[in-house]
Amino acid sequence: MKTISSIIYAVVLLSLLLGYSTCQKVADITCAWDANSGGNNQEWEGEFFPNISYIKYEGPSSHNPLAYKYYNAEELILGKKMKDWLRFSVAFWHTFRGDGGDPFGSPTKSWPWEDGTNSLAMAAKRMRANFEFIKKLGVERWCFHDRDIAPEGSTLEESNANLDYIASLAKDLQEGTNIRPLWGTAQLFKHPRFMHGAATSPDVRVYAYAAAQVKKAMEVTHKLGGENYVFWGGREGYQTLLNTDLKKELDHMATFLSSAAAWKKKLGFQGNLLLEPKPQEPTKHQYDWDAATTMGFLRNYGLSEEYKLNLECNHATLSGHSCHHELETARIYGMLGSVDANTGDAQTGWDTDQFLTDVSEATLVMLSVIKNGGLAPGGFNFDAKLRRESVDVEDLFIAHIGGMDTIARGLRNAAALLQEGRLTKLIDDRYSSFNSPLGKLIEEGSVGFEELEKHALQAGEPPLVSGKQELAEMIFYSYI
Ligand code: XUL
Ligand code: CO
Repeated sequence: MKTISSIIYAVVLLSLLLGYSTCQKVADITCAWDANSGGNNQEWEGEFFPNISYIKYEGPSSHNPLAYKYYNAEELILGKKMKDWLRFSVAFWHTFRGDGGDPFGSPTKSWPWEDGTNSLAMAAKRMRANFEFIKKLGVERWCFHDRDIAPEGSTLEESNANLDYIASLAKDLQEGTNIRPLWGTAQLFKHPRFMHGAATSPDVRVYAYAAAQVKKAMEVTHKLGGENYVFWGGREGYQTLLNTDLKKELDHMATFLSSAAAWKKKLGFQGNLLLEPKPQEPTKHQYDWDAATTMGFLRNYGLSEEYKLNLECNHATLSGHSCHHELETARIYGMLGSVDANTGDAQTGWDTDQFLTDVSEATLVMLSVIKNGGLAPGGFNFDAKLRRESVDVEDLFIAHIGGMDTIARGLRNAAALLQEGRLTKLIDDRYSSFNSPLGKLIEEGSVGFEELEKHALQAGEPPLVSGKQELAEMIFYSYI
């Protein structure tokens, strides 16, 4: 039975490839390509977004929802183009696989190009739509999971063949453009086989399967010229410690990540490997809880040189931190790799993945990014989705434009704040006592408790010095 289905699959794939070869390029939008019975590509020879033209910068006074008011790609801020500070990326999974469904309700979105299947033809159609969307938005990056862009087959070989096919199409569509993946990743959380985890599954067969999937996803990311590869361990955690060997799972996760780093070298992939912290959801406890926990884990297992972090703002708030806190924690240790730009809802306790619209939050985020000298080869990936109730195609554009303008405003504000220097001075003044001879000796590590006791006995009670929090807030908000 398995052999028959493999033969049928091989025949279908061969006919697809023959069909492909009659077209000059899959990327040629006029090429009437119909991959298989599940899809109907004929009607999509033209544009996917015919009513939307290339999004332009019109400045802050514009009321056009389909124009940038603050993001001006080529404008220089602190000597660098806005597009190079921001390196925006479209998340394929939310933008082209998000259907508005939630645990209580059916999908709400019916994009005109969707035919209700998860066929290879449909996957190809979505990929074309993705490139038209990216071009019209005027960005140069996209992010994907292996299984968002190509359907899972009935065997790993079939899944790999599907992925290769779609990756070739994406490569063709990228040709002649500057568009490349900001990062790729493997979806190791949706399929039932990963219900106990992938690298931390108690089943060695699942561990091996996950390794094979990551190996392939890394190859595809490399082939497409991706700049980073991300690991988000959605199922790498536990539901209860009563059935969990915590030490074994952490050891396995480290071994898995070490093998991925070895594979990266063998592959010749130059990009960064990034871990994406999140405290929980879907697990009760995810091992990469937050930036500090994840950096501690990497250090414990000697992996700090091989990995950096991909920090997501909504994950930061779920772990009880601000996005700014997470970025600063990673930045000060040289571990800030990339950002999943989104935000949560102050009244909601889960990962709502909303587009960032809070200019204060964006300004704080950009303070860290500027201090970091930018994010490259990382960037800002919109791991954000439309609300269930937003069902117009133009909402996809409006959401991204709103998010990009918010972060662009954050960049402008943070640059002005840092250039003017009042906040920097306030912080420097606060620590100025450490510029004294005693402070210098402490920072050099050349005085111990005995000398310090002697000093304290002589100097007496230290005076109370104001922290100036209200002044700091007054300065910060005068830039918003
Ligand atoms: C889930 C999440 C993922 C990762 C990639 O909360 O953020 O989409 O960014 O797997
Ligand atoms: Co994310």
